[in-house]
Amino acid sequence: MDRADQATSPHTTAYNGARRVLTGNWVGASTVPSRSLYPHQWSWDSAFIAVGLRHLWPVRAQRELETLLAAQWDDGRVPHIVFNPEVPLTAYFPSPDFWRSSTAGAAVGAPAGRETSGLVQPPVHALAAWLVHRADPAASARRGFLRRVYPRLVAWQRYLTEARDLGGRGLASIVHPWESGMDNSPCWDPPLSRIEPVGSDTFHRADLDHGRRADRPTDLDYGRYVRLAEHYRDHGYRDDTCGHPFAVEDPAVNALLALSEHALADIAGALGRDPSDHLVRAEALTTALVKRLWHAESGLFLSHDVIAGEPIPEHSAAGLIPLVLPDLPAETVRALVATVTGPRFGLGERTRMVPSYDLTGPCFDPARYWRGPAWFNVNWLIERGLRRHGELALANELRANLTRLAASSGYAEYVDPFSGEARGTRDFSWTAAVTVDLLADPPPPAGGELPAYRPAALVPAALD
Ligand code: 2M8
Repeated sequence: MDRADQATSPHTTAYNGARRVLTGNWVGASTVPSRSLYPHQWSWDSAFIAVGLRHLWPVRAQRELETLLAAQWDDGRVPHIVFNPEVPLTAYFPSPDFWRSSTAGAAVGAPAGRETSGLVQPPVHALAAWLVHRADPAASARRGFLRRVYPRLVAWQRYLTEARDLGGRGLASIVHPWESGMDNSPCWDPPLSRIEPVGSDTFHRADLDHGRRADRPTDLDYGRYVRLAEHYRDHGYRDDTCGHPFAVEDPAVNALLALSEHALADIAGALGRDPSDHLVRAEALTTALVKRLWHAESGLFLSHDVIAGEPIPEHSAAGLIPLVLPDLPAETVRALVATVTGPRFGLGERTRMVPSYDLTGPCFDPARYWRGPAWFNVNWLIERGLRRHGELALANELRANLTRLAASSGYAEYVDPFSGEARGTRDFSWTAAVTVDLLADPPPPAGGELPAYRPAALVPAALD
């Protein structure tokens, strides 16, 4: 493809549109997920955002992660939101005066100088840091990027594997649906049903000022989210003594934890350190995941309710995410590929991107938050997993659909998995970021599905 073709190709349009979103959502030292709905820094959003930024401005990508990690607590947790003090309290709920991290979390090492939430999100950060480094190793070395982030990433992973092994089964637990990143997934309905909601008249939902009610969680769910967050806060965000009323081992969180141990091994190697401890941990996590959460009958991984002591019988895209792991048993990979293309997720048949929840499940809703729509970060992970395990035709088809729908939906937060129609907010940062990543990093040709694409000519000079 020559330069003239590139100038008008859908790829170029998608790439430039994504770059425009990332430029517009950069706020000086990090990127907001959305200027309207999410006006602060979110943890796993920043990891995906950095993966896209690395192709455009490698140093900005490093800063995205460094800004987040600067808000890390002394116990190792990386908070799920880092609040921008210049944004009015009314812009997002729950706001800093709800979390009160600097006072309520002081005993477990919340930073004094900035306000954050007390929860966490899935650990994609070590993977992101490694990919960011690889995009420009010279800039990374010049700024000592890996050397500075490595100890923080290790402490973050240790927080999850130690303080959060609430079930004592070698897996990390989430203690709030927001920690999964898939907030409103039907997987949380059974454990949430035990939580007494606070009254909906006791808080104001800022999300409804920006989002359609039908696309967002219900007030009842919000009442339960608030109750759980208050409980954690009022117990000083202490995992050892707070008696978590909600504790779930989620397959996506644990797969990303294992994948990030692999990334830490790569980082350790690049720093001239011994990577073997990380490889041992990655293997142990993968083994525990397969042993504890694999559900052969369903053909995917299920979440485990630690308090009830039983699997949660809902099939969500979280159960497919372990595909990203390099050392899954071959029969597990085969079963996951059959599930993703089968009636529950329909990829290549009924759906254009993998839905967040089982098409045949009782709670499926193609519009409502994490209960059916397709999300771009989840599909980026699944694309990587399919490619890793040699499913190139499927991966290429998903990649092409993802980048096309990102642009046609206006970089929507999520889309209807059948039609690709936009849902949630628009100009959403991780949608733009994973689009840039997939377009900037073309796969080796497999069956000629994707034309070669070289966006380097469009990439502006690195910031420094
Ligand atoms: C959504 O979660 C926040 C709470 O953290 C919310 O609904 O207000 C989720 O989609 C989550 O995965 C994401 O990180 C966050 C910001 O994009 O929004």
